[in-house]
Amino acid sequence: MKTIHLIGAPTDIGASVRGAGLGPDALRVAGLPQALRDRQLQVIDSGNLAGPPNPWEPPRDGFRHLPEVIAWNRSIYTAVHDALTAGQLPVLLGGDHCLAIGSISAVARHCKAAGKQLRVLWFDAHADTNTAHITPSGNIHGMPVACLLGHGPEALTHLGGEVALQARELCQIGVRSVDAGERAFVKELGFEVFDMRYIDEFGMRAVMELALAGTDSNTHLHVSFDMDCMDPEIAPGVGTAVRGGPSYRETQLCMEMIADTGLLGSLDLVELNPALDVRNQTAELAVDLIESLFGKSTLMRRAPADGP
Ligand code: Z70
Ligand code: MN
Ligand code: MN
Ligand code: MN
Repeated sequence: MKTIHLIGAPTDIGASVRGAGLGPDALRVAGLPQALRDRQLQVIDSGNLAGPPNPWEPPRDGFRHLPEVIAWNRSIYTAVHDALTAGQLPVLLGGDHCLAIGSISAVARHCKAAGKQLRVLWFDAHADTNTAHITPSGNIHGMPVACLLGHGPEALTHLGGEVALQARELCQIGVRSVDAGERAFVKELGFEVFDMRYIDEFGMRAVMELALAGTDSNTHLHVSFDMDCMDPEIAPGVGTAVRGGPSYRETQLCMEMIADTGLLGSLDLVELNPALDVRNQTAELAVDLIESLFGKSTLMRRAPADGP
């Protein structure tokens, strides 16, 4: 197993409420580095990146805090790319979800150079596919998917020199809150979305089998995990809770099925908001999930090919 490199990005620069900037340290307080070391994994925690403070200004030309969002994403791009180049598995500890622009741009660049196929699994209650023209808020954490697919300001769409993703490389899981203009744009872009209706009808196992279909030993799996994906009854520590999300067991199954592939190459853990949490339980939940993602399982785990 590769060395895991924890990269903290303590900012809520793209969010609608303050507090996600406290996420990296809440994850450390919940024991993330030690939990991974207890699994015999090598862990480097290089602490938190620095960046501009949150000026808490209204949107300008459809964006809130665009210069600051660009600055944060540039430093994340560099840190994540350096980790990948060193053969490590970068884990971005957010911070809000606008930071996935930097991390996934770095992952995409690395995969192109290494001749690897990229698959991004985006766990979220939201589609995060707004642009400056259709956003109801101007908050850039609602725009990273659009930027990664080439729709946004050049400074965010070309962090790695070219557009990061093709629609076929991206798949969303858990979506249940999409704005009106955003909905049309998601359909136009054409990436795969397993929304809550789909999960309810077909079950999480079927969803994950489809989400992982077509991957092989040359695939780099990137998981971009927005904590608001989960049902707020178990994950209250998020800025924009939406009821009706996946349960603890459903989400654990996702993590376990990803772990079984052995293809995980990088991770974003974002939108944890300790200022809204209850006794750090959402951070502790995140640690549980990350342990499963890195292979923790019960005695009953079967080989993936085994039937019931
Ligand atoms: C809304 C917007 C969003 C996360 C909220 C919300 C977007 N669609 N994303 N929380 N992670 O303002 O664009
Ligand atoms: Mn998100
Ligand atoms: Mn590289
Ligand atoms: Mn979200």
